[in-house]
Amino acid sequence: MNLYRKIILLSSICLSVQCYGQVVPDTQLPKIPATAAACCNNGSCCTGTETPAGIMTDHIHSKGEWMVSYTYMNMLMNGNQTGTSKTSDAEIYNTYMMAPQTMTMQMHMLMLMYGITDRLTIMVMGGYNYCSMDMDMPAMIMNGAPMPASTMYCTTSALADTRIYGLYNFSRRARYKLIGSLAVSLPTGSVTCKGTTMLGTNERMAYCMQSGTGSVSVMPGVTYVRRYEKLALGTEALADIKLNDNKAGYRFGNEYRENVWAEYRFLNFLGGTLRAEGVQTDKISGTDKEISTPINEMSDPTMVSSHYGAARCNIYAGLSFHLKKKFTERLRVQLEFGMPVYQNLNGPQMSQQANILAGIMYGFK
Ligand SMILES: [Cu+2]
Repeated sequence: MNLYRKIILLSSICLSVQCYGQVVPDTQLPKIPATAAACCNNGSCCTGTETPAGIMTDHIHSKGEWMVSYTYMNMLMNGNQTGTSKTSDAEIYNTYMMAPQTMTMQMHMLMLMYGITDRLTIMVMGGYNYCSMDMDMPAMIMNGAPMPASTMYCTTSALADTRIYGLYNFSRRARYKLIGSLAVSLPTGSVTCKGTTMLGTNERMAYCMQSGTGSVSVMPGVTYVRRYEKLALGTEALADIKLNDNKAGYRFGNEYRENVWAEYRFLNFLGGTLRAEGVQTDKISGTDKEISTPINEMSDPTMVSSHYGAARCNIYAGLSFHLKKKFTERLRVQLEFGMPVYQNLNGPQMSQQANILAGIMYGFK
C-alpha cells in the first residue's frame, strides 16, 4: 500500500499543477462542444483530446453518437520474482519440479460506445484472450530411471469477461473533463480452461491461464483531463471489486489502478503520449480444488493460489495518429509500449517484461 500512497500523492501533485498552471484562454483553443469526444464527427473536436491507448474512460460522446474500437494487447512475462527480487530456476527447483520461463497474454478487445445524452455515454467492452506459457524441468532420476531436462508448453484461449460502463461528464467546460464511471463486469470468460500440466494434456490450467475471473465485479472510477493548446494532462483512479466467489470456489483479488499521463500534439496528425500506471492486485481468496491439487502444488508454483497478488508501477510511451482528411477524419490509431519500473510480487510469480497495445477506433452518428 506504500506504493499506492506515493502514486496518489504524485497524481495529486499532477492535478494541482493542472489546476494552477498557465491557463490558455478559451478563445485561443479550437472551438469544441462541451462534451467533446475523443473522435467525434467534427474533426476539430479531436485536437488535443487524444489519450494513451491503455486509457478507456477518458471521454464521452455527444447524444446519438457511436464509436467502435478494437484494441490488441500483448503482455510478456519472463523469469520469476518473489517480492522485489529475482528468483532463480535453481531456487524454484528446491520446492517445485518445474520453473515457469516465459508467458504471453494476448487480448483482442472490442468496444462499443454510444452517447445517450450529451453528458452520459454507455460503453460495452468484451474480447477474446489467448495465453501461452512454457516451463522447464531439470534432469532428474524418476523411479530409478534418469529423465533428461525438458520443456513443457501450454496454451489456453477463450472469451474474456464483458464490461458494461456508464460514463458521465460532470464538467461543463471544454478544457476540463471530469468523468465519473461505473462498470459492471460479467463473468463471460472461462475459469475452467484446460491444457497440458504435469498430469496430462486435458487438465484444468493454472489461475493465470484462465480467460475470465468467474466473478461479477463492480468497477467505479474517476477521470480528470485538462487541456492546453497542444498538451493534455490526465489522471484517473479505477477500482475492480469482485462481489462473489466463482463457481470453481475462489475469488481473484480486487484491483486498484491509478494512471497519470500527458499527451503532446507534435504535428497536426501525430501526438506522443507518456503514462505512468500503478496497479495493486490483492491475493486470491479460496482455491480451485482442481487446480491446487497436492501434486500440482508440489510441481508448479503457478498452481498455488497464495502466490498471486502484486503491486506494480509501469511506464508507457505511445503515439496517436489522427489524420483529419475526408476519409480518415473519424478514424484514430494508437500505439503504446510499456515496461515495469517496480514490481513487488507475492511469489514466486512470473515477472512482467513488456506490454504492447495497439488500438483503432471509428466514430459515427
Ligand atoms: Cu469513444
